[in-house]
Amino acid sequence: VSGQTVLITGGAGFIGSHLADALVEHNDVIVLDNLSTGKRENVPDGATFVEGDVRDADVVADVSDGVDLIFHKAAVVSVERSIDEPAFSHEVNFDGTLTLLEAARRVDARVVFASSAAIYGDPDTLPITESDPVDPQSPYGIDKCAADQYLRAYHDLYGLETVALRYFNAYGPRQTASDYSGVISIFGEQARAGEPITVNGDGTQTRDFVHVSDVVTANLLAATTEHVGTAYNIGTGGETSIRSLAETIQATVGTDSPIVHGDPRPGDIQRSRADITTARERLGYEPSVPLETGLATLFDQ
Ligand code: UD2
Repeated sequence: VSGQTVLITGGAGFIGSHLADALVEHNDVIVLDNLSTGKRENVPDGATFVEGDVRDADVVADVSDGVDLIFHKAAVVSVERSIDEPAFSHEVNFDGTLTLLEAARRVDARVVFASSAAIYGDPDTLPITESDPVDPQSPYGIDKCAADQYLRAYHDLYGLETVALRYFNAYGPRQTASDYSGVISIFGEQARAGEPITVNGDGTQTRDFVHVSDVVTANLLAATTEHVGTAYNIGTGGETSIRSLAETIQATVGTDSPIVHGDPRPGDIQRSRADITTARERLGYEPSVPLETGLATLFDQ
């Protein structure tokens, strides 16, 4: 991707800011972020930063003016938070996406959207392919599912170039540790502080953890692919239990933190693993960071 005017919503956040880093040298990059979880210092020099909210149609229309390509990454990313605050998460994750799609339609910009494996719920079979039934279990999953299908509809109805990337569990630098952030950043923070590593339930639940650099690569491929109007699983094809993740992080950090088990999380998905054949064949996507390497880079002392 080069020589384009690119809007990144959520561009001060975890995935969006890494994407901004990758694009800023050869493109005009505009970052829209309300800094609710994103950080101003994540936005690279050379990008235009606009503090604003994807729920604000006027701001979204303003920043979309003259844009060729939109990466829509602004979201309430926590499944748990969506269960605590369903109406708020719906406004951001669903209404915000529809507002963005309307702006994209006016300027005819391609949209690459952060969809999610959460739309599949608890699948009957693994690995999960894009044509498997959707069965979201949380407000988060329901909104991502509806938004993902709106992208396809905007392609089919209005000819907009849209691509939905169904991320599995992304991790890496700049994923902040708060109650509502991803498990790897939470476990890492606990391990480094010498506090108990808190596994929800028995820890047999699994996830397909994908490094943010591979997620960025997938976004760049989606920006130029001819195969639009569709969705792609973005994971690694691997599966790691939360208990073994806790043990690996404990060993990598070299901490005395014990691993403790609490109640299972309501709405938690039991198993998740991506079939990435479609992304491989149609996007040329190939994950390159094994989990052990990604964790070692993050946590090795
Ligand atoms: C993650 C993403 C979500 C979505 C989805 C796709 C985050 C915060 N969420 O949801 O946006 O894209 O993946 O698959 O990035 N856990 C513990 N202890 C803790 C925290 C979590 O055991 O202190 C468990 C949790 O119960 C779950 C697993 O770790 O079984 C992963 O939880 P998560 O919140 O990191 O991610 P998930 O899969 O709900």
